[in-house]
Amino acid sequence: MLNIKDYDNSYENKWCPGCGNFGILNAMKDAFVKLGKYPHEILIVSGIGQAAKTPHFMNCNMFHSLHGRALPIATGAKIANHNLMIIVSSGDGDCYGEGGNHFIHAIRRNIDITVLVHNNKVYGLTKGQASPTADIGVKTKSQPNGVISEPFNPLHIAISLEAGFVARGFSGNKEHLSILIQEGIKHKGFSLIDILQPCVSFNKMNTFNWYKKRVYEIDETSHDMFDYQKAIKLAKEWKDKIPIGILYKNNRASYTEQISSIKDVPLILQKRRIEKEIFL
Ligand SMILES: Cc1ncc(C[n+]2csc(CCOP(=O)(O)OP(=O)(O)O)c2C)c(N)n1
Ligand code: SF4
Repeated sequence: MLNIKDYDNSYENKWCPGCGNFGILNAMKDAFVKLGKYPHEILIVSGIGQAAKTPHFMNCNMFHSLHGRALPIATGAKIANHNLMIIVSSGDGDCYGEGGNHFIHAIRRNIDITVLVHNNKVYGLTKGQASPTADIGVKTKSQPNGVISEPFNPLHIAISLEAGFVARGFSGNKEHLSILIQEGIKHKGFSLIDILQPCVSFNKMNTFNWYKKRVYEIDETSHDMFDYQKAIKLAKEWKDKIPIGILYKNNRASYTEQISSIKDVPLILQKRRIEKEIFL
């Protein structure tokens, strides 16, 4: 029977002890077991950064691409084989900064992939410069006098673009995060899970305790996930209380479902039809 150890490999892990990435890695494995997905059925695509190393530490198919380019690679893979379960593992810099344009267009097209953004509000791999989600006033190595630009609010932007599934998780709450990942994977269409992830080495403000005091689980019995306005309101909540859970959902048709030539039989299983005339 499928077991959490089936996703382990022997690759040496160099993340700092206590890094929030470990909680995300464990929640991913837990979610895959609970969904009954075998390693060969999974593809994890990543860009560059600490978060992007996640698939190195997991036994499944992986594609480690360029900085900010995980989404176009994942899009291509999904179009070639829509039976593959595709997860993108990205950092806030990688997905919302370098890959910001791809983020917008993958949502617009509603590619059926699950995007896990390890949001530590810094560039971890390059030693702590401010990322697009860094708050105003935060002092970093690259902003010694404090950040002056408005932070990028990924949830607000994704909901505004009518992303199919928009959620926020916390790497310190593995059980809850595993459920969000399972729900995101089950959703047919673009799923964003922005995950609050403490970087113990370079973000001395947004620590585990800082989040523990603030995060609260959205009450699913009273929150209508299909209510756009309520979702936007929740997405803007960020101070003494920070909501985690599914903020927004809709049932738009996904990209591959709308292409009649591939929606039933994946492209990789189709006979190649190269018309000679094209080359004449
Ligand atoms: C095109 C390009 N620009 C810049 C870099 C340098 N670089 C490598 S990792 C990184 C930041 C990654 O930060 P983030 O995506 O937030 O991930 P984290 O390391 O925090 O998980 C940068 C700027 C690069 N490798 N390629
Ligand atoms: S630098 Fe930060 S994000 Fe990178 S491994 Fe260390 S704690 Fe994690």
